Amino acid sequence: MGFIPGGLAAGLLTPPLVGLIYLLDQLAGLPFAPFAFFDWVARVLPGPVVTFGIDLMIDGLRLVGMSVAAAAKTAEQVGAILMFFSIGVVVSAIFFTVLKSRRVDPKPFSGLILGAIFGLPMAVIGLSTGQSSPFALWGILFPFLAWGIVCVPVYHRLRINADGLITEGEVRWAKVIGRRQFLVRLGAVAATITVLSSGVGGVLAQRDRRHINQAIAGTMDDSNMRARGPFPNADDPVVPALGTRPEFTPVKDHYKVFLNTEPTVIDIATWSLPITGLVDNPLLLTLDDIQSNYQSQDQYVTLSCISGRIGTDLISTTWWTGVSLQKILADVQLRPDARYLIITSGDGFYETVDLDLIASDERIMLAYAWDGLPIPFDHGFPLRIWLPDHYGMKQPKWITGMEVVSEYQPGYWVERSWDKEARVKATSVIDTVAVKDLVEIDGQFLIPIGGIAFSGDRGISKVEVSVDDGPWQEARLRAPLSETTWVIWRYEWPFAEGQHTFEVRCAEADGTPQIEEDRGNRPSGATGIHRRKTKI
Ligand SMILES: Nc1nc2c(c(=O)[nH]1)N[C@H]1C(S)=C(S)[C@@H](COP(=O)(O)O)O[C@H]1N2
Ligand SMILES: [Mo]
Repeated sequence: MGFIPGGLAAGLLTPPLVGLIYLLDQLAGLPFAPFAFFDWVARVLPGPVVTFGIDLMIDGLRLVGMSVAAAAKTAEQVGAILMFFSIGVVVSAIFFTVLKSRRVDPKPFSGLILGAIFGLPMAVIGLSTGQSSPFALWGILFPFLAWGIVCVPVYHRLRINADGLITEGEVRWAKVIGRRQFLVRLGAVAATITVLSSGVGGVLAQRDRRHINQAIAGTMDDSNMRARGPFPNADDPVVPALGTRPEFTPVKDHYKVFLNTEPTVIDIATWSLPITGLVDNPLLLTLDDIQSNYQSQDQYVTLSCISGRIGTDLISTTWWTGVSLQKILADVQLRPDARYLIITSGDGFYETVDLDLIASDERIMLAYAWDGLPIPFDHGFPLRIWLPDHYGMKQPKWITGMEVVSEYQPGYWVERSWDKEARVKATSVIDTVAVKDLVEIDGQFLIPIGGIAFSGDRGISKVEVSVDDGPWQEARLRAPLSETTWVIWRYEWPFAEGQHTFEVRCAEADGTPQIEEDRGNRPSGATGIHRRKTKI
């Protein structure tokens, strides 16, 4: 049997391999193979399979009561490393089984082959994400080859008793203990290498992040820094019920969604934005051109992800600054047959925007600041588009290029069967039943209930709450930060002890009611009533 000792050898040696690859990633900027491979798989798998995987993960997180917005990326990263680990174990187990069945005694040279079988595809995928120097190829391959070479003696050592070569009782005991000791020692060495290399890698990563953030901070100075001023609704008498999510999301808490396992870092020293295609005057704009040569505009914006479920936390609000796309397109001089704008991103994402839509809405902007500061690198530095009334999937971050075309082309998620328009569906959420905030008015105890309602740029005219299937009661609405943000609502419920079910629904400004039918998030964004059960 070569399967078990082969798999076990790799099981012990793959964690230090991951640590080493991570260290090389941080030292030499080489791709981190476990993530690069995972991202590649997510890209080549058919859309429904990927969506199924994402759904499974989101449902899993929700089942154990974790915040999807906070935990999804970590879960993905853990998944990527587990996947890489499993591949290492399986490849090694099969490799040694095959050698065994052909009666080949594994030599160090065989280890090189094993390392190449695991490492070459990883290197090719890793290199396809950008780097192309021959040094990079060897840099990625090297730890895999080392891993393969070390697998061979470990395999030999682990195999001795597994094959039952020794039958005599006393000796067998000695060997068993010997093997156990060997396992413990090798395990200790492997663990040490893993911890050390990932620890040093982690420190380097932190330093790297500081440098990135410094470079980003340097793209705005006092002359173009924006001051938000007091919130426009600061003196609204409707105060959010205790436990309602913050009306203005601190940027560090803004939800994040992106394709890859890690956010894309764009080097501003080499970045510029080409606008090409069906234009008479193609442009190549630097960030400074965009900030200095065009008039800026600001907007309070709620952004929401189409894959959120009813009661989603993939929705946040901040203050965006940028330049109207109308102004920039005026400078490139569109040709008569220009119909669409294809936007490409540093992470391989792309989307298509109808030029008629841009022409009809001067709010559509190329944004470079959030809450007065450059957009953080995980939210799309240096530039992202904002399209009012549409879900996030239509709005590329990390923009690297724009091409004007005459033919429609589906965007990244549209190709993966999500809605082509992706207009925000009206939704309302109960954030809190604020039992602790009980108030007494005229001898009647009232419990504030509160949350948000959002319908893109279409406004909210009414929010209603129903308790235990009772009549719908109108909540009070706080003035929103802008016509493109969510609305905070509040309802004072006459207190009654026991187990209760609370429901909420809203209507858009023109009276259109929120769709109450539960339709799930795919393909056009979740509809349905948000419910909350609470024992009081
Ligand atoms: N380049 C790029 N842009 C992107 C995405 C992406 O993966 N890559 N994801 C989109 C999706 S699905 C959403 S919901 C929003 C999320 O933006 P945020 O992470 O800043 O909240 O970005 C959009 N723009
Ligand atoms: Mo999204």
